[in-house]
Amino acid sequence: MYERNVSQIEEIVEKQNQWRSSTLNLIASENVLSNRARRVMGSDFAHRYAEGHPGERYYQGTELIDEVESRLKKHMKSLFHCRQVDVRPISGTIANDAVFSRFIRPGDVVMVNSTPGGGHISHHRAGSVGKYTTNIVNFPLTPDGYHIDVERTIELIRAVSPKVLIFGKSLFLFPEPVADLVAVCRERDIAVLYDGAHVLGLIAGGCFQNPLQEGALLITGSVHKTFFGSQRGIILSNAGENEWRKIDKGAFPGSSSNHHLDTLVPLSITVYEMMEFGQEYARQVIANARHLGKKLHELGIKVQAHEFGYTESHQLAVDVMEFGGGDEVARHLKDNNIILNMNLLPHEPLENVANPSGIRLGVQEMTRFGMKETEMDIIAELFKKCLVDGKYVGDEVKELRLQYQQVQYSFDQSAVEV
Ligand code: DSN
Repeated sequence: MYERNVSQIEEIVEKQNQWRSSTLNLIASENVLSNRARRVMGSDFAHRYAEGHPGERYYQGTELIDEVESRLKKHMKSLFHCRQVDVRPISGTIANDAVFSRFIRPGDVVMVNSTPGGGHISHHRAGSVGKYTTNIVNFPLTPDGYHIDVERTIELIRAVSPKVLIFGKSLFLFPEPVADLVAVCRERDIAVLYDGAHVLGLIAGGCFQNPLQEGALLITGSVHKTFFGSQRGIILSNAGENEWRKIDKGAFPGSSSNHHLDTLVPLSITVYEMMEFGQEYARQVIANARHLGKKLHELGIKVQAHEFGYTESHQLAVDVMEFGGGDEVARHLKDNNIILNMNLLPHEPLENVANPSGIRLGVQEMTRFGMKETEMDIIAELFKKCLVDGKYVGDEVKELRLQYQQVQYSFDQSAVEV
């Protein structure tokens, strides 16, 4: 079926570039690199190995790699105001696994967000946590389904004695009650971990909770969602030297050998962009998400958590059962050049996973292309026209998107060398 033909692969890449630059990309876990970050990919770094730490490698010829990695670590520590960082995990899930492998032993009870409650696959039985224990219990939620119920969680902690709590999730609208639960965790020597993959850029911009300041032992995350870098993972912590030594072995040799140096270099540019523009970007992302939620709600679309202002992050959750469910709606929107994903909503049974009631929207990528509240109004009208009025909006979507092609919150437009 597939002939051996190099130019066909090149054509596919070109088609992807064209297509996705003419669609509204609302997948909550994606973002784009600036041109300057992108331009340093595909260098000689892409061919090399660098196991271990800068200055303590198992290979020769890594001096310049060491320089990039050391700078990146220094700047990440200062951006997140923390003492420890590991930039080597090659994805958020690998960062999770690197940490979980160090903290979870067979039989340990681990408390996580359920899948319908937004929990990430790596927190569950089929994912990373399930490799180490099967005793996984879910945080009790408040009736709205988008917040952890603190009182019931304290009761549950007393009843089941977890070893580890994993905050953070993939459907992530509101901050987690880290500050409310650290005291009870300290009393019982429970490790408090926080998966900040989705909200890392918002934390960096100072516009979301800072879990380390609230008392979490560490944050894991990916650096390519609201943190608009190359596809990699990260571990951040304020652990002391002894505890950090234990965590440090998780990424290497625990879960990977080399750490994909081609994506290391652009990240070391992204961190400068975050330091310079992170706060402005994070503010606009959250303002856009809340504005879009309000407008969709006014147009009769069932945006969740409206009693809480819809969201405090980059995401929105929408119940689309009346339009055929999450799977059908996500496919239909894709045919109209709007790209997002179906999502289980809280309190929905896991069996609904193939056609859940909801969809998840994230505005972080379109914000990076410069969209603001005015464009959110247009996007809400396009949703209504497509879903409620049953009209084709693909051409209008394309026309809108083609006006927003320049990556903002970057040094791309800078007249001077930065
Ligand atoms: N599954 C991704 C998400 O979309 O949230 C994270 O790995």
